[in-house]
Amino acid sequence: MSKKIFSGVQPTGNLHLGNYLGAIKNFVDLNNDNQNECIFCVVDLHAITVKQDKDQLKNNIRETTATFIASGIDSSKSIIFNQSKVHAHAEGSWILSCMAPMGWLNRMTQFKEKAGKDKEKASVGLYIYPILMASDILLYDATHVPVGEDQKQHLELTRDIAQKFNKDFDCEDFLRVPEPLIKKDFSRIMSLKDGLKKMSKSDPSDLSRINLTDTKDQIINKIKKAKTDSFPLPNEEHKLKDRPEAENLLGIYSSVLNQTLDKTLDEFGGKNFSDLKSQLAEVLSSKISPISDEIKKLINDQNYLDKVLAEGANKANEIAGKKIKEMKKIIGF
Ligand code: AQP
Repeated sequence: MSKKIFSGVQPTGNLHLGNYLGAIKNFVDLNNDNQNECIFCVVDLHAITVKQDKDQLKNNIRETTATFIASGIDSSKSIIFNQSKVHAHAEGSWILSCMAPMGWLNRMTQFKEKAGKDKEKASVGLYIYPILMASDILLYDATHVPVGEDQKQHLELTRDIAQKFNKDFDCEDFLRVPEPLIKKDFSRIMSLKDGLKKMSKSDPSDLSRINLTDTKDQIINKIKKAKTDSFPLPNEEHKLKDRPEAENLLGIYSSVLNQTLDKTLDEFGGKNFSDLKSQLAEVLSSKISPISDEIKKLINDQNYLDKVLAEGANKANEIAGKKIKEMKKIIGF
């Protein structure tokens, strides 16, 4: 069955292995299936929900675009654009904000995590972030949304908002209710410094993540320093309970090689972390280094990246512009 795919990545710098294994790798597979129509968005409106440096933001928009292309997304097959170039996203977000109850937003755990203890100081944008995400997806009639496990709750909210809009305005099926595409295994990559914390761009420790621009030496060094426990590796999955660091490193190894956790456990059961670490550093650098080299090459070709984004924005504007026009007519404008 052909799928309409929409997903986005924030241009907030430090794109990492979690973004790659949880989302971008999936984008590439979907892009390679000729039956799919794919739209990949550099979600710069989402990025400004927390303070950004303006020059850095500009660079990060290009770097995220370069990462999409370097990872294998073909801009002649898939639409690649940045969100702020398509007005309908913000307009749709306002309309949907006016029908989404606050109670639904109050349940969003990511806001609670990101706002932390000082939630009075968090921006209103950060609070309504999931509504902008709903607008992004619904404007394109996306059937499937590939995301990491951390975005599952936001996607459920998108589905609820679509259903409420259709019901409130008696326009059955106008907003398409999308399906999440979340990988069954290894959909949440954890920090190299703490197996209970998500690998994240904003972690102050660079040693907590493998950046997609890291060199081979940096990858080897980070894996060498990754947190472990003091037991040999197990040979059965249930023995990974309460061993988050072992589970994470074995999961990363399996995901990069596209193999099952069982196969990885067969390979390393009874061995020490040092055996796993040296093999993992090897497979990671052979996977990440070519992407990293390509990002660095593309980053120097700003005209090319800007052209990809401009062409993508034209195509996206055509689709989203039409949908927002219909949406406004439905609500009585
Ligand atoms: N650790 C992760 N494991 C699996 N998937 C992940 N994603 C992010 N972190 C992990 C997925 O990557 C896609 C793009 O994410 P994003 O840049 O839009 O936002 P994010 O989830 O806020 O990314 P970070 O790295 O966690 O940033 P900060 O530090 O700002 O919180 C999404 O599909 C996401 O699921």
